[in-house]
Amino acid sequence: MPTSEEYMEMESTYGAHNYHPIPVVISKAEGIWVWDPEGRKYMDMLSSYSALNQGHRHPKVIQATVDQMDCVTLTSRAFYNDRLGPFLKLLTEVSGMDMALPMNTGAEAVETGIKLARKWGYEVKGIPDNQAEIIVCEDNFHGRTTTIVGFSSDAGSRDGFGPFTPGFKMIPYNDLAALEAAITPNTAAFLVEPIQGEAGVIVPDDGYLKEVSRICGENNVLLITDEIQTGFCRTGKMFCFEYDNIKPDILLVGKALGGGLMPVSAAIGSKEVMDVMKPGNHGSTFGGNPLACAVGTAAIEVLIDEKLDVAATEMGAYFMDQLREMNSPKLCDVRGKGLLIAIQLTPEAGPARQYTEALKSNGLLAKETHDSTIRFAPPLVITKEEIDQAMEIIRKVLA
Ligand code: IF1
Repeated sequence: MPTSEEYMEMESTYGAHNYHPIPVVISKAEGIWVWDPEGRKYMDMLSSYSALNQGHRHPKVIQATVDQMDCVTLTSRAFYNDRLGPFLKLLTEVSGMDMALPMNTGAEAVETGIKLARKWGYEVKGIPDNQAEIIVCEDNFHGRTTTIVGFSSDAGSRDGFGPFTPGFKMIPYNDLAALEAAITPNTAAFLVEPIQGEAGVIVPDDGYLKEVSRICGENNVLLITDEIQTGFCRTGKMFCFEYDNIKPDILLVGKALGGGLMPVSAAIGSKEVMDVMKPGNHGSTFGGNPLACAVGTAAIEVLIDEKLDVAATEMGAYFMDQLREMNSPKLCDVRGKGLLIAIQLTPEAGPARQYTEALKSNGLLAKETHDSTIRFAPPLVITKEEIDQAMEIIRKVLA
């Protein structure tokens, strides 16, 4: 069997270099743990960027997958299948919305949200043809399609991929006055992350989303919340918008909806918005396939059955307390909500990458974001004892 070194070399030789991975090869996983081909064990504190909220290979998700594979896996939307209806019903029930449109990746859900908002803008709000505007935030991360990277403020994501789709306007995050000022009669929607993940787990002021919702409502502008990363109990609620007692007009979900198994995403919304889509307007070969629906259903059931919202709240509070109590001179901030947590290193501490590599060598996998932030987002099934174990490693590496 090839060694880790050989697998890494193979990826580097035959794969495009669009990533700079932590040098570890994962060949087996269970719950919060992963192993490399040499049998070394690591705690997964990234959870594939919150796509593994239920943990690796959750038995109920695996069982649902196996059972579904014995029936039917793919039908296309040319026909009905017996898993899509129940899945959509569950998805709308847990989100408190009316209808959903299933896709695969997060970026596709975002594209779907954009298309819904524009068509609603023309057909319901009465915006003149091709004039619809969508307001987005600085330092956003919504995916990698050419339209989406066109409204990114991150040069690495955007530069070299133009020309870009027009119709987007950028404002600072967590800035209500900027939102009010940016809205025009042609504004169809405001697209926002309840917590900015890739930007470094940026938590807005308390009540930000509530005020955003009010402003959007008063101006007949759709509020689109991208909960692809914050959704499905990651921040301590099924969806992060629940903290503000609001309901978005369009909710974008993905990642953990796939139960750590496969890409499953959706745009969920009110009937008024969803009804703009007519046969032929939008779709996807794999979107809503019965295997994905079985996985998505099991993924949600696990979150509910195991009360992973409560777990994320409790374990997140404990973890953040422990990180703060460390009082490390290398840290200037510990922030987050639930189990979406980041630590901010001081300029003197040096680049975050050296710490994530050291954490890996000590058996803990986490990823830096930008130069000086490290994100900790373990599967929500993590226990207090395991957090203690993680803290031992973190203390050692930051010492
Ligand atoms: C990668 C980041 C996280 C997302 C939000 C949409 C998408 C994402 C809020 C698109 C995806 C990913 C993509 C992944 C790394 C990861 C990430 F660092 F790139 F920014 F989580 F913070 N909206 N986030 O976070 O979903 O199409 O990828 O399914 O390697 O690019 P996708």
